[in-house]
Amino acid sequence: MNLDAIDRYAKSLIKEAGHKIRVSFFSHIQIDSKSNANDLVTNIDREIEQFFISRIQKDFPTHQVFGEEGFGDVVTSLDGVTWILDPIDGTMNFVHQKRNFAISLGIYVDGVGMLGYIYDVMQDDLYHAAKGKGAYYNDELLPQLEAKLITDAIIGVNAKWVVPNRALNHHKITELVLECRGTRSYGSAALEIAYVATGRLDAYMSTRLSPWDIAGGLVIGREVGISATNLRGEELGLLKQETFLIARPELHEHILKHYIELKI
Ligand code: 2AM
Ligand code: CA
Repeated sequence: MNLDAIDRYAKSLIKEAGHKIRVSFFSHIQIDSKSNANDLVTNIDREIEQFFISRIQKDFPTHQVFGEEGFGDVVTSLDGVTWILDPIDGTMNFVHQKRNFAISLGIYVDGVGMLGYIYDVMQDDLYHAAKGKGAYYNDELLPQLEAKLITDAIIGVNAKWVVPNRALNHHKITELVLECRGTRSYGSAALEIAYVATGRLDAYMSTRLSPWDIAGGLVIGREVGISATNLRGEELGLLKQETFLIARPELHEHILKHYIELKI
């Protein structure tokens, strides 16, 4: 298998899709909700996923492909080559802000992440990696991440976890927020993972992420020595929803041990 050729193909597909999304702002965007009133999806999410899937199925008929909007294969095993796609990660930002959303794509071979991409569509910034070849922010090679103390760290957290919630002991998250240097919340899991990989954030967590939110970012993060598990400290699967913590080495263990008390 020629992974270099697949890499070039994937990058050009992502850029073409990004262009389609930017152009979509000149047309009417149909907004619907999914699991709840705040879980948004648009015709553009669906059209972009269909664009990727039809191209991949035509040019790589033996590969599996699945994405958030459900137009791809029903994947029950990661044997062979699997493309895992979120056509728009951060749909709420896409709808409300027209920025701060990304295309997220991971390409896995027999369950191993080989190629990863996070494309910040409005900034035209591509975060990408190939396993064993380093991670890049556009053409810039990203350095290995070093450990950092919690008191020097900026943490990506959602404000909804510092109030009573069903997933986490919010008193512990309050301690984390008070202890760290600062907090940020961008509303796109893929971009937040890219920010941890580039050192702009030192950790990011979520109580509910799907494979397409993290598949690309994990390949990128692993190239810079990132630690990523679910909130129980277990290895992440890519066939179901998971809780999620990604951080610099050592800081990851520190956060898990001192600030995470799961109720689910
Ligand atoms: P999405 O925009 O592709 O749905 C928002 O904090 C982040 O969490 C986004 O990256 C969003 O991805 C992701 N997310 C994943 N599953 C979600 C869910 N069920 N409800 C809300 N956000 C979800
Ligand atoms: Ca999405």
